[in-house]
Amino acid sequence: MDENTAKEVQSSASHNAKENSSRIIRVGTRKSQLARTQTGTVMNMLKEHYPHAQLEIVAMTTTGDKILDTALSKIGEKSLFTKELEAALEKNEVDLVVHSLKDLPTALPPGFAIGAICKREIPYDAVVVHPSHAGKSLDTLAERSVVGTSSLRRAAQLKRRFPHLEFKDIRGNLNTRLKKLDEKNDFSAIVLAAAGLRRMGWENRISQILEPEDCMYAVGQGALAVEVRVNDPDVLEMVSALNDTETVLRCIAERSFMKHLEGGCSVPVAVHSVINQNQLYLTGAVYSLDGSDSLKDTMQTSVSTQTQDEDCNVADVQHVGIMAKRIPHNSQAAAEKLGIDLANLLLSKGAKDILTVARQLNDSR
Ligand code: DPM
Repeated sequence: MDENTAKEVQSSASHNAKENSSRIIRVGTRKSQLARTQTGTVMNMLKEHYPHAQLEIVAMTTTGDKILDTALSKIGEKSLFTKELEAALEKNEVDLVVHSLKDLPTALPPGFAIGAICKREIPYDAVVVHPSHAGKSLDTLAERSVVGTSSLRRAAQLKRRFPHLEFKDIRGNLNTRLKKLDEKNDFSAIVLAAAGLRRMGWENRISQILEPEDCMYAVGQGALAVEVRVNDPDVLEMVSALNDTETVLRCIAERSFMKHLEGGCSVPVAVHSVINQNQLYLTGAVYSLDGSDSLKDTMQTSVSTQTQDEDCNVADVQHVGIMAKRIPHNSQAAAEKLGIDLANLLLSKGAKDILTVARQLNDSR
């Protein structure tokens, strides 16, 4: 951890003598309210599975938390929110780290893995309007109303779907953004992940949930991930209890699609996935920055969602950074292949050109 990285330790373990004899598990988190809430949720789930576990929070500030005035897509570094936390993980200062899956790059540095992905919450984006527009949706906002988002993915899809609106960058953590919306008159509405709003307790501010026809979500959106050291089998085993089979398979497919397209935060890539009767369906799309150009397709594969015993496990295989014990290995491989196949289909139709132009335009903004 660098010297600027403030650190605080707060014990949340109960202290009876018996429990003190077991290993203390230190849980790393970013300091933002959303990150702390998410970490708390995962710690509570761990305590449900392991009532005697001793868990301790270690909170840190990351580069992504410090740079509040630049759009994520302009900063260009993929591991913005994860680098400092991974450094602490590497030095054994923490044993696991909780992230929003969508902030984790599709390839993790060597030695790390996503040991668990918890059951996904609502993955869709939501519209929050300025109090003076209460009750309005994107359709009913006046011509040339300004909508805040710095996600290229959201802007591209929404420009296409709602051409009467204007889109402008808005940065900062969730608290900052809501403040910027409410206390000034710069924006008529902002678009945020519904899951984040819900976790912050601001569900009542949501005036519209965007359907996939309006705006497909980001890879991994709405799911929490637990990052661990590959060489720590005890923690890997412990967190694997949190894996949700459907979420894991959907997210492997989504991340594999993104990885194969060589997408990232700096290009407009969106997905939608669903599992129905052992079929995993993945829809993926790429957009030009203004949404005028796009490619979208859906493919499917069969998967099994039955959880497996320890023995049937191929223990240390990673699929796009995910090392999900207990989840059928064949299905994980099928999900990964689905993502690659869909990426290849879009690439064969010209996705590379769309993404290259989008990247160049964004770099020169
Ligand atoms: C990533 C994006 C954004 C976050 C890009 C995207 C939104 C950036 C912005 C990769 N990470 O979605 O196209 O609007 O300027 C982020 C949020 C959450 C995780 C907040 C949000 C919470 C929800 C979740 C930021 N990362 O998207 O409103 O767990 O998915």
